[in-house]
Amino acid sequence: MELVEPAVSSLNMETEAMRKNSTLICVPIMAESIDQMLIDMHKAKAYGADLVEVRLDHLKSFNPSEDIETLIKRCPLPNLVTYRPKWEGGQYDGDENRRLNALRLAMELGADYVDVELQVIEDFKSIRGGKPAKSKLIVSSHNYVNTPSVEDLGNLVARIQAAGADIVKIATTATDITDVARVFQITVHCQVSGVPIIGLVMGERGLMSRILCPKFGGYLTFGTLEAGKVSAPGQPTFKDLVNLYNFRQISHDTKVFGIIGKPVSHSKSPILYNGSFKSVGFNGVYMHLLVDDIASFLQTYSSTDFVGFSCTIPHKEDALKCCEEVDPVAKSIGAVNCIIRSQTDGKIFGCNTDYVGAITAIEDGLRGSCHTSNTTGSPLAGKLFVVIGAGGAGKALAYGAKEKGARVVIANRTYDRARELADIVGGDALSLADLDSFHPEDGMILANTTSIGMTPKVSDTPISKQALKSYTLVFDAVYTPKITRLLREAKEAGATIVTGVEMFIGQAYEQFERFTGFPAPKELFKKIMESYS
Ligand code: NAP
Ligand code: DHK
Repeated sequence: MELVEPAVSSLNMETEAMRKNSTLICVPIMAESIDQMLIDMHKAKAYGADLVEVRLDHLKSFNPSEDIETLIKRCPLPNLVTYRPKWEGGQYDGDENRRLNALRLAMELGADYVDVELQVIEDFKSIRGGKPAKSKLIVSSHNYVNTPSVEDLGNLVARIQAAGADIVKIATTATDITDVARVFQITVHCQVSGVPIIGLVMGERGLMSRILCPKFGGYLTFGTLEAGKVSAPGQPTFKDLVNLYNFRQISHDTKVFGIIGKPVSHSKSPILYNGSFKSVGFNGVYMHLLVDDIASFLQTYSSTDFVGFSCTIPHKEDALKCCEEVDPVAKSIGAVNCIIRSQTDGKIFGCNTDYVGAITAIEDGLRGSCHTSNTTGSPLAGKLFVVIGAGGAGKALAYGAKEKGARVVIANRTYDRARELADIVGGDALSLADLDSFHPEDGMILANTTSIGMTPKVSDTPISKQALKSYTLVFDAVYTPKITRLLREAKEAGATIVTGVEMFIGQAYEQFERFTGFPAPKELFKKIMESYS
């Protein structure tokens, strides 16, 4: 089958000069046939991959003596040959001698790298004999349960080195995001000692290890051809590594930012900030951070390299308690959605940008509608402002509406929290269950600050369409999707709607400026969100 070299994409038009690190991006090739493997290799090359990992264990059937030579000789990139057994997380469950002999053959046929599991390295070496080979030997260890202590990781590195590895490979599993710090520590130690290491942490909580490995001296990271088609849990796509995280520009002094939340993968903040960092030439990277305990996260990643974090569900209230200094408005709201670590004394400052983002968007919505007179003050003054929710965003909206002279009512699933917040802002409270029948007047304003209707539960809504007729403007803090069922039905009921995207853009202005010291590129923010909404 003659393969036509695809047109070289812009992805690999970059020159070495544009790269600020030597960490390689390896694309795992997991096709079930030789022909498809060759097609995928060429796709990886067109993307700009540095090398491919040929996962022989994914082939449905193959003849080692013929097919390994074909794969190696016709591979358009440097290749790493792996034949992962089931007992180490792969697909192969055949004869072990056959497997090791296939790897021996790959080495003799000139594979650039061959990956052999530490557990069988002595068997492999006795099959290989002492024949010289150009291949670099990667000796690997995979832990699909947890991430050992630094001491145990250090001992593992030593065992792998003693086994004759040219490159050490350790893949562990994060049960908490703080596990990644131990692999960073080992990676730095190996780099300082001149020992090439691939140190990666599997699972969503290990994403940081795959993006930041250039910062700590990792030898390579894996990037997939397609989202979700991974050879190990948590692998990002090649395109996200290069285009979203600006991987080639990450260096040891790159500053680290992220969105702290649980869940967090829905957040569009990485898209917004990484694109904007790049536009102003700021040396920072921003990523999703699946955090279980925000205090332990901040204590673990306490270096001044870990500069700034946005906070979302369910950490905004706990975030405030972690800050050594809190903006007075955030203190009044009782929630922090932006954390900054001082580059001089490492102290943590917290503020709340949600309320400005939301209230400004709602005021603009009212001014743009026919439901308000052209007063010089806020169009919110005197309006009955119903906030659904009493969490971080709910507190911000309640505080902001009160500041603008509105009469605030809090409706919440947990009534006590509604009552507590209503008392703080001098308003009234009701249970969410009573919201449908709440209709003291017309022309009210409704603001949803719960996660009801957020992807993936897009058919959910906090209030009936019939009840929406009492509202002149409806805002939804949820921004994935942009038009929630609530907003769709509110518009059908004749209300002006304001989306969470407008709040999201507005709340990011101040964060960007605090993260970078640069003015927020507001038009770019809008353009980025247009293409993702
Ligand atoms: P949070 O602090 O965890 O508060 C969540 C609130 O939602 C609580 O009042 C909770 O009620 C309520 N809630 C959650 N699930 C519910 C359910 N199934 N039924 C009824 N009520 C429910 O979260 P947050 O940080 O305020 O964020 C809330 C939402 O706003 C999220 O979707 C977030 O993405 C969005 N948000 C968007 C922006 C933006 O820029 N567009 C900014 C901030 C927040 P209980 O008190 O009864 O638990
Ligand atoms: C959502 C929020 O709740 C904001 O307060 C954060 C985050 C950003 C998000 O990225 O989804 O600042």
